[in-house]
Amino acid sequence: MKTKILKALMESDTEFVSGQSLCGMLGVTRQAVWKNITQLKEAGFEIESVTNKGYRLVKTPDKLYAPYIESMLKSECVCDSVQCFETIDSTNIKAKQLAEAGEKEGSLIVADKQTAGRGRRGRSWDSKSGTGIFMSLILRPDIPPVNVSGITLVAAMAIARAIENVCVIKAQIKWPNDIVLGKKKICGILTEMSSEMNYVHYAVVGIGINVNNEKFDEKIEDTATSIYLETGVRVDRDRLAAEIMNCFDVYYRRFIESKGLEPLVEEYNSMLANLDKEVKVLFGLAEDYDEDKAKCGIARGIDKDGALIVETKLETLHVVSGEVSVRGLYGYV
Ligand code: BTX
Repeated sequence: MKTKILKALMESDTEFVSGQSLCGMLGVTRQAVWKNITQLKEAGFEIESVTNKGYRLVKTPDKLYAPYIESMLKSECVCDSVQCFETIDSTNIKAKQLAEAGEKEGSLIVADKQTAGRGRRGRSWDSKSGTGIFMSLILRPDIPPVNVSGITLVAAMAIARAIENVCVIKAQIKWPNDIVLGKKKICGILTEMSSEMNYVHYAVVGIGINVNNEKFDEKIEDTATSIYLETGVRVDRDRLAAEIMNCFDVYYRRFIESKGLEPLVEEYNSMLANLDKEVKVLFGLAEDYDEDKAKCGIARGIDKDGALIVETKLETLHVVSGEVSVRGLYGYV
């Protein structure tokens, strides 16, 4: 009910919404509306209530709140329900537990803080409270398991587009799973799945975004940044989370309908930070790669399977994610 109340209050913008119209819309008593408004106030929403006029939303709190995120999801969005946690080990772990227990496609797990946020290959993801968005969406795609890695690219497009829509700044994708502003990383994506040979039980797409961080730990400060540090503007994290889901819905539907990335390749490449740049392909772990085997070339975008096309002097490589890391020749991007 809180989701619907917030939606109605936001739609009416600065106008009051009468208690009566809320009762009619929700099919509940005035007392039930009042009780939910009180709970929203307790959650930090500033709601003005005036006799004979009704309710008006004045200010939203700086906290991740499930009904608020839900109220901004478009109808029929693939993400259709949200659970928020103040502290969790990892939203990916939680999403996988829920998926194992039968949770439906479209459930989004969001946390303000992770105590064991994870990146690829067991790396950690810095997940301090009050600054970022850490969220994982449960999906049950009807696609072959080999195509699931494409969901990371779909999510990257959605994040870049949503940041542009909400923060009016152009973020770019660093293939395959990072979003960058300038030359630094603001977001990482970790897609995991449970499958049989030919059947995907579920996939979980985990997204960590640095939104309002003012600083970073020494070990990542050279490569990490936040939207706030790049723009000087604090962002409503719930709004950005909802917009990412709304954008994800558009790209994901096209991906599922065509059972692949083909219809998205052109737009993906237009968002690619590496496009037509010199890159170094590192085989093995980025921290522990074999310099003799590294190959340099020009990145020419992704192919229809999501592999990065790299033209070296001798050959054209189709670099598959998971096997390699790609760095700019002179830095991280
Ligand atoms: P990755 O393996 O590509 O990147 C991890 C590396 O990024 C780390 O080793 C570190 O160098 C750097 N790093 C760590 N934290 C940050 C940060 N906050 N900002 C910038 N750079 C950082 C990327 O893995 C995938 C990360 C996914 C995180 C989400 S959060 C929600 C979900 N739950 C979960 O446990 N993981 C995902």
